Amino acid sequence: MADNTIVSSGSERPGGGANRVVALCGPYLSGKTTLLETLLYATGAINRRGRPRDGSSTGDGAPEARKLGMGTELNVATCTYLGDSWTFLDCPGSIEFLHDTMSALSVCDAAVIVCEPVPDRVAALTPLLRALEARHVPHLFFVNKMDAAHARVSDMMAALQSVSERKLVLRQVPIRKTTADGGEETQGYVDLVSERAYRYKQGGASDLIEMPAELLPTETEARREMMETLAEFDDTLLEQLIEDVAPEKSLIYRDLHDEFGADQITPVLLGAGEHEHGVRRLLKALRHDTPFSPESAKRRGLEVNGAAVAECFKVSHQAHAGKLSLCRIWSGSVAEGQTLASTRVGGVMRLFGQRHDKLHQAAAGDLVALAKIEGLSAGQIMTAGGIVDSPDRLATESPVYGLAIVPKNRSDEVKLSSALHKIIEEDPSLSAGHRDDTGEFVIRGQGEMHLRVALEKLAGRYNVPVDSSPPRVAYKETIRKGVQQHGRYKRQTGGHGQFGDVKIEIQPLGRGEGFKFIDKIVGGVVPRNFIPAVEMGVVDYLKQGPLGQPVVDLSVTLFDGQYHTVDSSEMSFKQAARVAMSEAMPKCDPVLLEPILKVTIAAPSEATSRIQRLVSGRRGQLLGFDARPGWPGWDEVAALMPESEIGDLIIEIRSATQGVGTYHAEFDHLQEMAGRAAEKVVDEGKRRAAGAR
Ligand SMILES: Nc1nc2c(ncn2[C@@H]2O[C@H](COP(=O)(O)OP(=O)(O)OP(=O)(O)O)[C@@H](O)[C@H]2O)c(=O)[nH]1
Ligand SMILES: [Mg+2]
Repeated sequence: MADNTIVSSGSERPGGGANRVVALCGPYLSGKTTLLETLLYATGAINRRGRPRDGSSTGDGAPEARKLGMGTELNVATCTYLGDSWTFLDCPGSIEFLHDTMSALSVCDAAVIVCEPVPDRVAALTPLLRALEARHVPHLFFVNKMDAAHARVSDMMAALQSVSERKLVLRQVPIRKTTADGGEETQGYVDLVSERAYRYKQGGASDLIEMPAELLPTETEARREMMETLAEFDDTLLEQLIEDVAPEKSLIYRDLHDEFGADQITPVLLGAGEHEHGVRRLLKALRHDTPFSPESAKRRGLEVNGAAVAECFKVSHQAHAGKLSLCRIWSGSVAEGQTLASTRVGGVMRLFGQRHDKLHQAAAGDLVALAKIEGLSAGQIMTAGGIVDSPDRLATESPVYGLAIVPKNRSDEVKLSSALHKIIEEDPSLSAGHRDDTGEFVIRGQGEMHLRVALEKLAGRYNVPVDSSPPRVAYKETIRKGVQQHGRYKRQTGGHGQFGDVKIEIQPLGRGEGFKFIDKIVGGVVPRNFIPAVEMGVVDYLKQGPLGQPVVDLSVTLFDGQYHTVDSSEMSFKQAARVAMSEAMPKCDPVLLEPILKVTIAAPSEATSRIQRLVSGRRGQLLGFDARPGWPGWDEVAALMPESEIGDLIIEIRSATQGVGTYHAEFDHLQEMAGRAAEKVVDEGKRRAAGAR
């Protein structure tokens, strides 16, 4: 006997079985790609189950994902189940690739949060839950790997509830047996609505079995809890419970459907994707409860009136197909050759892992790739009238990790910039640019792995291998006392010579005041037209002071000088200024300045004290901590930290917070630096300067 039948609650089915989109999301390695494979197998879309870890699965087909053995980008696959069409978006779990997950959440009708049955690890779910709740995306938990579960389901439920703002509704209780080695094995489940018991079967639907008598008290209690939660949003059910009337199953199914669709409750299902356990049950719950695209469009505040509306949530650049805009069609239809926003749609494709199947047309509800629409990028909506930003277009995550990169082959500079443009268009949580203060080209992103994948793409897909190194810190230097200095530049080489002569006074300025050039020449002792050249000479010198760093916070006053009617030129005054500066500056008691950043670290409260120790251990000055707004159970720690200490800060924050902690930093001020650390910086600066000469 197959899985239990579900009473239909008459949910709206526009166009009869229009495509629905479900995101499979959840923490790193929770089993999403394996679950996708099993879903595709269970629906008959593939006839053999592959495994992500041996490179045979539908998802994780990207070369970087195969190489690194993890999800590095979205996997998309469409299949049909009991006459309905489904597109699954398998999201990468690593927090470093969260941007792709967020894009998937923009266009899905519902999300399945795949998590492991380990109560201690639920903190890892918080970033995802906050995003789902903020957008009111209907979501359910699929507690995966039940085959290897040690924790009790009640403990897992309590842990999940502690991180979820929505009320959880357990839909099943497990049937567990003690194994010969003293462990526990999950053999099946009891469905709490139908009150039927099932035994899991590998390779097919579960078998209906007798309800184990010993499970009855647990089942009754769990069912009562489920109904009490549902009754919080349904007065009819509440009255029946109060009057001790046994509610009709159809009423319970309807409440589950309506309350899930309205994002009032979060159902919890159990299973093991790798063993096909609970997977058909999951499909049936989705089939019954997932809203159709018109409801999702309404939730998002999108106006749909039957004319074509395509929302791009991700861009993908392919070697042969060129630019693909992955779009959800919210309304109307889109066909190859059709003109939308004054652009011809170059092709319509349905994605299945790495495969692209050409379609003539896509209809409302579908999720397809549209080819060669240059002007359309992620977070934009295209209609006949034009392209506009989505109402809830994603903000780009601020970077937490950077690397300075140089193409291995110097002549690849142009290729590098066009390849980076494409990679960043695919993943806007990456950025890259030239840093004026250090002269380096820096790529920034969400962590080591994120950048490693970007560099793999550069080398593998675009044939631009690069060398990378930690970015340099933008040290500066200043002076602690002033001097007056005479500088003369005089050359007599054949023809006419060169002559420039200046007297300058150098004075320290307050921190942050920068550089001031003051002209106090009277009586034309230095002719007007040569004064800008003096300033140029000074500015030129300041690019690298006696400690090897750019000089800031000082004034230079030109107060006297001499010239020669024939031999003086702009060039000779510029040189005279340089001579004066190089002689004067070492006498001005130069001192190194290091950039101090204001850092705000967000982390679950239980990690706050570890974060504080981490900050202190990295020469940070704690400014205090507070509750993180909108994130119950989280704190924000504010601190001032030297830039040199935060290059790899994210790695430690993550290891102290199950990977979910994050930070934001901005420049605050420059601070004098002395001692051994300063000497090291000065030596390095000098070595670099010698190398550059
Ligand atoms: N015991 C057990 N292990 C599983 C199950 N499903 C997946 N795994 C294992 O979990 C590991 C991760 O599986 P994936 O499917 O790649 O996980 P993922 O969530 O897609 O990983 P990322 O995309 O990198 O976050 C693999 O070693 C799987 O074999 C399951 O039901 N039971
Ligand atoms: Mg995966």
